[in-house]
Amino acid sequence: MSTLKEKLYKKIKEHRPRTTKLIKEYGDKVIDQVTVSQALGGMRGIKSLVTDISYLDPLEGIRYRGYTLPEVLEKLPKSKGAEMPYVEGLYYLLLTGEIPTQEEVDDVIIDFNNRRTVPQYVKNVIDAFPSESHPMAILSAAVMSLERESLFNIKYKKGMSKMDYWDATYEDATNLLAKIPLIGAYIYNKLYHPEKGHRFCDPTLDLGANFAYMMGKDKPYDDVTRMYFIIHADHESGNVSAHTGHLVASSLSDVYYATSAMINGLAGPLHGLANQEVLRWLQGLRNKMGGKLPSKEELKKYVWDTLNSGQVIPGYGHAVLRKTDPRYSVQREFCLKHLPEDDLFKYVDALYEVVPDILREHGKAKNPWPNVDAQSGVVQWHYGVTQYDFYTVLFSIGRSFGVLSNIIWDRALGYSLERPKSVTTEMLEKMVGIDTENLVEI
Ligand code: HAX
Repeated sequence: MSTLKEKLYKKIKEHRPRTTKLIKEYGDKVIDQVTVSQALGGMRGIKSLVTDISYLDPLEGIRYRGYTLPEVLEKLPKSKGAEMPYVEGLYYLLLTGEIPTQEEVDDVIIDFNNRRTVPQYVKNVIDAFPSESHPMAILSAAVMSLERESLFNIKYKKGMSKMDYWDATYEDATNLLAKIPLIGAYIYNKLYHPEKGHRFCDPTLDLGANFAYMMGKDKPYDDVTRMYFIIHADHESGNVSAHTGHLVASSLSDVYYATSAMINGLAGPLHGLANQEVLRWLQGLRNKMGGKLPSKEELKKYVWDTLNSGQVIPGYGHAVLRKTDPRYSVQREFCLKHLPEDDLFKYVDALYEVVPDILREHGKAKNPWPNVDAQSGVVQWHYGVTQYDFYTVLFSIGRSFGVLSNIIWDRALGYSLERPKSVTTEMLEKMVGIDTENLVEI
């Protein structure tokens, strides 16, 4: 057993009695109530999911295992000369709650490197897609095609004990996490640089550096990759991608089905695709301005025109956050250090000066502040990844680390099949005492 897996098993055995006690002795205790607007409004804020891997405070932002993002970036081990930590170290932290030593990260890096091969049939699936296909559709199908590799399925058919579900899930999850960056880079090269051909991985490099190498990018793109995957990894369990992964896995579908579904959820413009939308919107502004930096008045007009045409301002607002997203701030710091003179970065910074006030005046969005997606495309664009359709693939690779860590723990703690209850509109009306005879049409 690898040291990570051993440590994880120890943590699982320690944790199991806590969950058992809560269910057995406190199962009937009320922890929340549901209002009509929550039932009709996407279940906002209902406390009905449990995870120890991350927690999202509306004012402070995300913490992974109790650590803020700046703490995670500071404390996790880094390779010599690198500014951002190993992604493999993040996996260790998410699974065990402990900051690994350099030696412990080295073990995970070796384990990941041993699992890195992408079978030819996956490449054939990717190659079979027409080049106009969206890279998220290709990624989802590529992950799905790997499903035949699931150890969980093989063992389940042979009659695996519930207590061992986590083990086979850990193997599947780690296999998929080692392969998914390679799949992403393969999709990128196939769609946007077919003339260069496919790059094979470099076994001497960690996940972040190898991804940069396979994308054909020089330093500091290795650090951009590490930062990107780490900050996108998890955002507690209720967001569409994390929740979809958890929901699908709750039926004991294997991690390939669950991750493909998670990717499909992330592909919506209100969620992960917002990073692509931000770039599309910024390019629209830049074209309008003929490349020059807009004045404050011109910026305000562009924002109001977007709102008045019934569209949302991409990269702003959040279902839970009520403050500037720390994932935005981490990337802003990186931009200030590495690309302060970048045109698009200046646009993003100038927008920060005007959008929150406009959204407040507009009066709809509960959170007028920027989220992660307002900054992330700009960093990629600067380092030559200008094909913004691809940005959500990068998000998906990062998000897989959180979703899969959660699924391993779901299986370890025996979390149930998810099955909330629905009611009809008529039942709701009766519950609140509406007289449906006298409604006026609108
Ligand atoms: N621009 C204009 N209107 C906005 C807005 C924005 N950025 N954010 C919210 N609103 C509007 C909503 O559309 C809603 O309008 P209606 O009452 O007409 O339906 C109203 O304000 C109330 O919404 P809310 O309660 O503040 O926000 P929600 O929880 O419903 O939605 C969203 C959260 C992130 C979907 C929303 O803020 C939005 O559409 N933002 C723009 C898209 C975006 O950046 N998405 C990425 C979010 C981060 C993420 O998940 N990344 O993956």
